[in-house]
Amino acid sequence: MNSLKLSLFLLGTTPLFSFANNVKKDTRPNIIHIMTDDHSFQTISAYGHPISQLAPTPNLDRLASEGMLFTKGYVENSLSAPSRATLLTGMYSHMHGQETLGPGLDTTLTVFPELLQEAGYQTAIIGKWHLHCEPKGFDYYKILYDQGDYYNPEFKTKDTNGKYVREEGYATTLITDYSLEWLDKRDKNKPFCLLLHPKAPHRNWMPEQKYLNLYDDVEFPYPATLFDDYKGRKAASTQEMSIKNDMTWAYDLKVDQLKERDNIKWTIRDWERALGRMTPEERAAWDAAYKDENEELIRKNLKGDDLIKWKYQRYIRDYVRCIKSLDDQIGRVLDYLDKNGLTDNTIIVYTSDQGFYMGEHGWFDKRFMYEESFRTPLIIRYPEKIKNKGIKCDALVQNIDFAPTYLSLAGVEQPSWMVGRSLIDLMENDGKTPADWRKTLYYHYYDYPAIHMVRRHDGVSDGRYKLIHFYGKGKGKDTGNDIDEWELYDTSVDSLELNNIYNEEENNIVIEYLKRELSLYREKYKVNEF
Ligand code: SGN
Ligand code: CA
Repeated sequence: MNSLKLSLFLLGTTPLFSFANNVKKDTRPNIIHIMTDDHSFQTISAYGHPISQLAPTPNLDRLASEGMLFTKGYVENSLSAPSRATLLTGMYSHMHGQETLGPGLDTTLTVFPELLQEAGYQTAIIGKWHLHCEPKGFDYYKILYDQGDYYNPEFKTKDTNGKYVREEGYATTLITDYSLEWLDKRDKNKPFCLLLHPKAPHRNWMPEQKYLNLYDDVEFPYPATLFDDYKGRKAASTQEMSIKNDMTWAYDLKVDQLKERDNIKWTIRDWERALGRMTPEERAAWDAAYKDENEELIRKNLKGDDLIKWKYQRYIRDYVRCIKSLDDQIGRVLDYLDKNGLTDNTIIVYTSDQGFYMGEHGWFDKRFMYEESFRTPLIIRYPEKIKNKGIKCDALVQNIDFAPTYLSLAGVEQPSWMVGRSLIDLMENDGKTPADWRKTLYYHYYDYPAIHMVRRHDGVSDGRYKLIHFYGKGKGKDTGNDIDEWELYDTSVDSLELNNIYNEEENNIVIEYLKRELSLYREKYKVNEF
């Protein structure tokens, strides 16, 4: 890294060094970036969605009440590996090259933790990495194998000779344990940056032992679009991520008794592998927890909408059980910061690598530019800059903004290749949107053909109107079905995004404006495919 690109300067009134006890202590802020995997804003009670009111998240709510809740936090490509590469580089997917789940991070790129290291920070990543290469820019890492497992997962560190080693415990808890251990061991005279990346609540939503029966008696509300017919939306009609057709009996729904009905064979293999990771005691408790409900389902022989509703309840219950464990662990991190006098000088960011469908449009998974997966949860607590606690910020922010934010906190100049903007301006401004803030967001999804078969698309949103262009050659089951379809939504009157109004003449002015914006993004950032 060219050291000319780095310029350290004193931050506001915060002294860079203090000399208590004759030890030179660097007092720049610490950074904790908690990024979960597939966490929907619908399941954080601070956001107020009906599901979350029945399965509250008190610790995340505490974070929001002591910090700032972003209501318009988005990703630029709703998928894990691209989102993680964007976090690290501050670039759009086509710029860092990690457009899909493969092929792995381009290791010639400079990632923000390297710049922090050069500026005197200690850095660590613990949990999901998913970029198919050795982590770079971290003094310490302890990463999960690929997507990772919920029960007794395997981790790799610099000391395990390239091998992944099985650990005893539940992934969500272990990842917090390792994070707090690293914080204990760190050099207390230097600021730190910790990326704490849980596996949860990624598919296949396996709850912790103590929560296997949590919410058994709760009936979660059904989304208005659970039985969506996809009228006027071609790409939505050809996906393979529906609760009705694509959830497997064993792997997803935990009805081991019906696994012979699953025709995607790898899911049976993965299901048996996941169960096989458990200790005999864990396995016995697991089987006991699901037994009665599974037998009742088989006895009732549900069909049609009733069966979809049953699947929905099973899915949501398992998902929010995983969230309960996550929320507990957030509480542990907050308590640790309090006990160690770190609360005031640490920025703690809670987000997810993307949002997730909780049955909206009949779906699980993500990928589409529709709201539930385009948007991602974002809560920031930073007492130094967020003075008006518990406020909301409605500015359009995106995961390209994290790297610039963290660099600016460390007093490192933002490199020219980063396309985002530091969120500090919003924090200092009580969440109000400055006049020169971005007016639109660019989004681009590439991973097709691939699991869930979501067609490629890019688009722009101004927070109200959303213009999406689905494009590309049909492959696999879509062979011959090339697509070149435009969709437009006015989310102020159609928050469910059911009415594609692209073909209504009265919207021509809006369409013209958004197409111009889209062209500007494609030209300015040299997007070659669309
Ligand atoms: C796995 C999941 C998919 C999921 C992708 C991407 N199947 O392939 O359902 O869409 O990961 O998820 S699983 O059977 O292996 O769970 S991401 O979070 O990594 O983007
Ligand atoms: Ca994810």
